[in-house]
Amino acid sequence: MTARRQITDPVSIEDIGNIALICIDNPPVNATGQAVRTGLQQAIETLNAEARAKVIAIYAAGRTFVAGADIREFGKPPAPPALPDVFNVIEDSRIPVIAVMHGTALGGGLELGLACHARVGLAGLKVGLPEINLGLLPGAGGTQRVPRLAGIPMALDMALSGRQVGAEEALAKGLIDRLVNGDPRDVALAAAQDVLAGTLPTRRTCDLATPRDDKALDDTAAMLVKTQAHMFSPHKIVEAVRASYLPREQGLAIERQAFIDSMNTTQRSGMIHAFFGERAVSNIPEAKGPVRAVDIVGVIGGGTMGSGIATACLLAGLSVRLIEVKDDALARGVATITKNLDGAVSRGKLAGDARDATLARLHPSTDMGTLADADLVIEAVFEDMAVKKDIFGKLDAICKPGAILASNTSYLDINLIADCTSRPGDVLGLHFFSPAHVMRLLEIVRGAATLPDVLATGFALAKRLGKVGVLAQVCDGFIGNRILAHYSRCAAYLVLDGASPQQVDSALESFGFAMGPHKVGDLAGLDIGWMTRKRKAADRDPAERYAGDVADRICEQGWFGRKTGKGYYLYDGGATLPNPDADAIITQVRADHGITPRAFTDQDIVDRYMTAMISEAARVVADGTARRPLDVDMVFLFGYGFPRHRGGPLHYADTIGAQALVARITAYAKDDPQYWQVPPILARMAETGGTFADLNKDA
Ligand code: 3H9
Repeated sequence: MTARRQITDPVSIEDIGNIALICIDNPPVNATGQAVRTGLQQAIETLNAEARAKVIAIYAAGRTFVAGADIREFGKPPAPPALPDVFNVIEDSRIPVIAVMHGTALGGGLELGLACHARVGLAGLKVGLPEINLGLLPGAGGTQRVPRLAGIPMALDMALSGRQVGAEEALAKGLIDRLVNGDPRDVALAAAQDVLAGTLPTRRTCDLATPRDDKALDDTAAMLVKTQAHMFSPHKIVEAVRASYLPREQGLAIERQAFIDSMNTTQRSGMIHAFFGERAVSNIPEAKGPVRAVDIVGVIGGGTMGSGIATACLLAGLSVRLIEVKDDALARGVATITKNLDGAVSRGKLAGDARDATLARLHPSTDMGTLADADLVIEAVFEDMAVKKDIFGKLDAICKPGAILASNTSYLDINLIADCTSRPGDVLGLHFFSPAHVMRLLEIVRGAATLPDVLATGFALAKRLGKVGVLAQVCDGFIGNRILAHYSRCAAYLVLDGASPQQVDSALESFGFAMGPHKVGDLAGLDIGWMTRKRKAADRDPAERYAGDVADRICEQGWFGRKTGKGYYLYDGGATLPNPDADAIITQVRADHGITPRAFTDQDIVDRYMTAMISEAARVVADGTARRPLDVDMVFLFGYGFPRHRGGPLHYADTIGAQALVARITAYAKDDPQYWQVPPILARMAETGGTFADLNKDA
C-alpha cells in the first residue's frame, strides 16, 4: 500500500509499509531553495513524530540529485530554515535516513548526503564541493563531514579544487557506502529494505572523529599564502576543515561564520556573476531556434590559430578537413594538431586510447576542393582582406548549398567578406582565441545578412566545443579586441609618463590578472600590435597622443618578445628578466617627447587602466556591439584572463560606481582630453544612479 504526501511543492513523502521515501523534485537541478529546505525539515520531523516508518530514504527526481544550494538566493536576505540546521535535523533523526544519489551531488547536495546515515551512489554519480568557484566554501557541513569520512587531505583537495569526484573514487574514499545501477526510486526502496534487513549499516557522520593530519593543514595553509594571497575563501576553507577536529556544533559554528564572511565579499558577487553570465550569454533568442547539422568542418590555415581550431573540433568529435596552400605548411599544421592532442591526453582531456581515432578524423589536404562536403568552413588565414575575399569567392564556388562559411578574423569587416559570395546569409564571424583548443571564448559575429539559423548554429557549435559563445556585431575588433585596443594605449601612456613595464605588470597582476599587459604582449608577439598600428596609421585622429613609440622602436630592433628572446623582458632559459635595452628605449622616447617621468602608485596604475577598459566597454554596450554589459564581462573572463573574482570589467565598474568613474575620467582628462572622454552612457548613469547590472536586467 503506497501513498504520497506532498510536504511542500518540491518535497513529498511516499509511505511504503514501514519505509518512507522522500522525493525532492525541484527542476532543473534540485537546488535546495527555501521550499526544499522547509520540505525536508518538515518531512523528517513529521516522520519522527509519527514514529511509524523504520527507515527513511531520500532521493531526487529528474536528471540529477541535488546540485547544491540555490545560488539565486545568495546575496539576498536569508530565508529560514538554514541549510546546516536542516541537515542537523536529518543527522539527529532517530529513524535512520539514507541518501540515494545520482547525477551530480554538488555542494549542498553532497552535504545533504553526508548528513544522512548511509549513502548509495548510482553509476555515473559525481560528487564535489564546487563552492570555491563561487567565492565561497562549503557552508552546510561539508568542511566538517568530508574530513570525518574521507580524511583531511581529501577534504582539502575537494574544497580547494572544486573538482568533481567520480563514483568509484567516492566509494574508495568512503564518501559513499555503495555503488549500484538502477532508477533512483527503485534503488532507494531496495536500499531502505537492506537497512531493515541489517545489510546496509547506518551511522551518524558527526560521531566519527576526523583522523588528525596537522601537516596537511599547515602545508596547505602555507601554500595558499604563497599562491592565493589575494583570495578570501581558500584560506577560510583550511580554517574550517581544521575545525572538524572539534565537536559538531563548534565545528559547524566556525564553518558558518567563514561562510557568512565569504558571502559578504565582492569576490563572491563577482564569481556568482560569472556563473550566471556564462549561462546568460547564450540564453538569447539568437542562440535558439533551428540549427543546421554540422559533422564535417573545414579549417583553412594550419598556423597556430587554424591548428588550434582544428584541434578543438576534433576533440568535440567532429571530422575536420584541414587546408593549407603548400605541403610543408600542411605538414606543420598536422604536427601542431598532433602535439595539441598529445597535450590533451597528458592533461586528461582525451583518453590515451582515443587519440589515434581522434587523429583519424583529420583529413589534411592542399586541395580546397575537398571542402565540397563540409557543413561548416572556418577560414583562419592571416589578416588580409584581399586574401580573405579570394578565399571566400573560392569557397562560394566549392561548398555545397547550405554550408556555413565562417571567418576567424579578429577585426575585419564580415560584411565585406560576405559580399564576395553569392550567399551572404550563410556567412558569419567565428572569432576564436589562442590557443583555440584551450581558450573558452568564441565571439560569434553577426553580419548584416547572417541568417538566424546560421547564427544559432554558431552558438550550437560553441556549446559542442565546450566554449562560451558571445554574440558580437561587426566593428573593428568586435567586443574584445576593440576594448583591448583602447586600454592598451593606457598601459603605453603609463610607461611613457614614468611607470616601468614591470611596475605596470606587477600592479595588474596584484589586481588579479594572470599576466600584465607587457608580458602578454611579449607572449603573443609584439609584431602583431606593430602590424595593427601600421594598418591603422592612416586613420589615426591627429589629436590623438601616439602610444606606440616605445613598442615600435622595440620591434624595429627585431625584438618581438618571447619568440625572439627579447621584448619588454629578456627571456633567458626559463627566467623572465627586465630588459635594460628596452628600458633605454623608454628613456630615449621620453626624452624625445620632452616628458619628465613621474611616479605612479600601483593603485594609480590599476585605476587608470581599469577606467580606460571600462570606458570603451561602456561604449561597446551603448552602440550595441555587445548586447549587454554581462556579454562584455564574459568576453573578458573567458578570452582575456580577467580575474574571475572581479566578475568582468563592467561588474567591477559597478563596485566603483558611475559617479566615481566620471570623476576619475574628468580628472585624467586634464592631461589628455582626447583620450579621456566620459562615455555618455556613463554620464547618464552618474546622473540617475544607474548601474550596469540594471542594463543586464533590462536587456
Ligand atoms: C552551495 O551549495 C553552498 C552550500 O555549501 C552551503 C549553503 C548554506 N542554483 O549548468 P546548467 C541552473 S553553493 C540555482 O546549464 P548542466 C543554471 O543556472 C552551490 N540554479 O546545466 C541553469 O539555469 P538556466 C554549489 C542553478 O547540465 C540550469 O540550472 N553547487 C544551480 O550543464 C541548468 O544548469 C554548484 O556550484 C544552483 N545551484 O550542469 C553547482 N545550478 O537554464 C552549480 C544550476 O536558467 N551547477 N542552476 O540557465 C553546476 O555546476 C551545473 O549546473 C550542473 C549541471 C553540473 C549541476
